[in-house]
Amino acid sequence: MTTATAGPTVTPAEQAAMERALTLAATPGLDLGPNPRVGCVLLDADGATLAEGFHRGAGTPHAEAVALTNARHAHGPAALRGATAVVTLEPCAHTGRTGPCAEALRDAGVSRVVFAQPDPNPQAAGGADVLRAAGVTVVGEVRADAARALNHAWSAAVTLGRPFVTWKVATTLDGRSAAADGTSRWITSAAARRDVHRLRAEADTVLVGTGTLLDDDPSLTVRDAPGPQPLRAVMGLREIPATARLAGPGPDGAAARHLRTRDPRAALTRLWDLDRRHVLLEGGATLAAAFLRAGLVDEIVAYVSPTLLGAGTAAVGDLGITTITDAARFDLVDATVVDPTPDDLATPDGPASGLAATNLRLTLRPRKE
Ligand code: AOF
Ligand code: ZN
Repeated sequence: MTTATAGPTVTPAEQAAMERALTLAATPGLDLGPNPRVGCVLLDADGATLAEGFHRGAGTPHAEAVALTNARHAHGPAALRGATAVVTLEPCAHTGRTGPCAEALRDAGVSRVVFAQPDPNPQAAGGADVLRAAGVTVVGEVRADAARALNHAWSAAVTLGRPFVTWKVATTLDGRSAAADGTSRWITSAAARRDVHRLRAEADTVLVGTGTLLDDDPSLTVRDAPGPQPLRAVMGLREIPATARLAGPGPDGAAARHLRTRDPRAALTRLWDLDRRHVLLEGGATLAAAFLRAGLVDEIVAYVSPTLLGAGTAAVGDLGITTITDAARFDLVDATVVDPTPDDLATPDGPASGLAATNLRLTLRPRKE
């Protein structure tokens, strides 16, 4: 979808370059650490591509720096005089792990910068002003929504100063996550559970409470996705038994981290200090309730199975709500039918028949009053 926000101020070549920069930014399998996805394309005065670049993760050069280096190698430094930089994030103005991109672009002789998302990171913002002060023409907010979508968790996290929190919940139609006898294995379908691996791969941290660890003994690994494994974290005051799956090394050799606190805010501060920006809460009901009560759930992804239990464990613990006007309310941003594959349908009936069911995935955000 092309947006009207591009307006008449950008050329067709710049619009095409922005699409390319967005694609570069979305390169799968990157180990970004606490940094955003960023892509950059450099154009000459005729709109021809000089070079491209994208950011590979914290500690490596920014997208603009990569593109500048590539352009110098391919065409020599003089080719950058009067060039246009098209970049998915406002060029940074700060010296962090690397130098300020706004100054690098200016010093290279770039005369025009087209960017998508203004930098929400207060430490790095201000590059557009630096460039304008140097006489560079700057056009911002071109495909800004697409760039924001690419970094939605990161953008919220740097604005909030804490990791973005997604609560993943798998429930029956009556909002239960386990039967009365504690069994919970086949509530959602095989396809829904594969989708959870994709969710985990998008987050940089998967967090459970010690209760879920003791009840379910989860491994919290990611299957079939490129890129780094998320940090596996356990929160709560109870000890992790040495026999628990999370006590052993994960697929990347790293052990799970035990956050010895029951305070969600303290846990998020610890995770922020560990360079974490997107936490996937995976259980259980008590942990979810603690985060919800603290107003620290930014997004819910609910997998709903067409099943009734009528009794059993509620998917979320007590929120302290006793009257309807106090209900926690959310806006639905996406509803997707998760269908079984032919392989799933070939699964024999029996206790696991729910594996082949059609489930629903709901994505919700807290309603802002
Ligand atoms: C990136 N990659 O391509 C651009 C970024 O710690 P540093 O020095 O890597 O700086 C990270 C910040 O720089 C980041 O939060 C963002 O605000 C800004 N721009 N960052 O990681 C890039 N252009
Ligand atoms: Zn930069």
